[in-house]
Amino acid sequence: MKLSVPGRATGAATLAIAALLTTSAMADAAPARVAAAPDISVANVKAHLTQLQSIATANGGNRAHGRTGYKASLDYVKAKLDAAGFTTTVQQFTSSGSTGYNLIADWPGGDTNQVVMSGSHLDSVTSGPGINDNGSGSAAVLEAALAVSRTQYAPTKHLRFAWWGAEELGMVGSRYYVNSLSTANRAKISGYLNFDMIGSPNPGYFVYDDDPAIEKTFKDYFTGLGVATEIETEGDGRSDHAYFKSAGIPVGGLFTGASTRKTAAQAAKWGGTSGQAFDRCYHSSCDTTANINDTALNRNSDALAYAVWELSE
Ligand code: DTR
Ligand code: ZN
Ligand code: ZN
Repeated sequence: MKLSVPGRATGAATLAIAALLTTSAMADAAPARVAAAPDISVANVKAHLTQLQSIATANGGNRAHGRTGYKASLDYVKAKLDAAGFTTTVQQFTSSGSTGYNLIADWPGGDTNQVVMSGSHLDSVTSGPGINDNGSGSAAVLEAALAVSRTQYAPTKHLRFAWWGAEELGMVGSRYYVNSLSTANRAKISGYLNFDMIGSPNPGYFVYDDDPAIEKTFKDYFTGLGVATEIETEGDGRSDHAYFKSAGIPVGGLFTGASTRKTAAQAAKWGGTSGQAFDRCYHSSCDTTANINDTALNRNSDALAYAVWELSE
């Protein structure tokens, strides 16, 4: 807003008038944002991935549903959240004859009639440690939750975070959770943000196109980075947002690609290797800590935090 003062006033008078006008102008300005999301340290996210890798290595090479590596992964995440002041709940269910577990973490405070939820599946396939699929999402959601605690963020809405079991068996854990909610409690979830594979080694930057407001929030973040995004097209019904969407809950999320090959046009805007899968180790034993693109993991972790702060304040 250009402040023009008619005539030539003295220096002090000019400043006083300018201050007065500035004050009145600020009075009409949009309310300042209460809080901006903190930067999420990709080193911290990768430290969680190192822990998940160690857990898989110590438990038969995977973190799959029904195997010891899955429960050990959940115990690791839960311990971090308990120490950070979250109210955690472990939800048990049975699938394919084995006990499965969801981990739900509520940040105390905020309007519990307006819940902003972020989630990722914590299980891997049996063939490998599942570091990109889906240690990447699980570690980013964990680090964003820990950032809420470190900053003692106190948003208007209530924050909830979740780590799902048995996604690889058909989104079993997240379906169990949604089905366990009463109609009233489903209505309290103002949005569910899903993060499944967000550090692919030959990454694309895909944004779910389900809820327009959530989609815009993520796209705004990447526009601010100067990073082009595409609409996520292969995932409808293929990850844990599916049952939330079926229940009428607004959903969104981020994805860096799986076995589909990157096109020449995509490589031109994102870098990486044309004609090669976004993740050549998808559902394979080579989905280890070496199977992560740090830039993609960093950008998506920060986009996650940005969306949580923007949608909850
Ligand atoms: N179903 C996920 C991987 C996956 C494949 N396409 C999409 C699209 C959006 C999210 C996830 C995915 C899995 O194997 O865990
Ligand atoms: Zn998978
Ligand atoms: Zn996955």
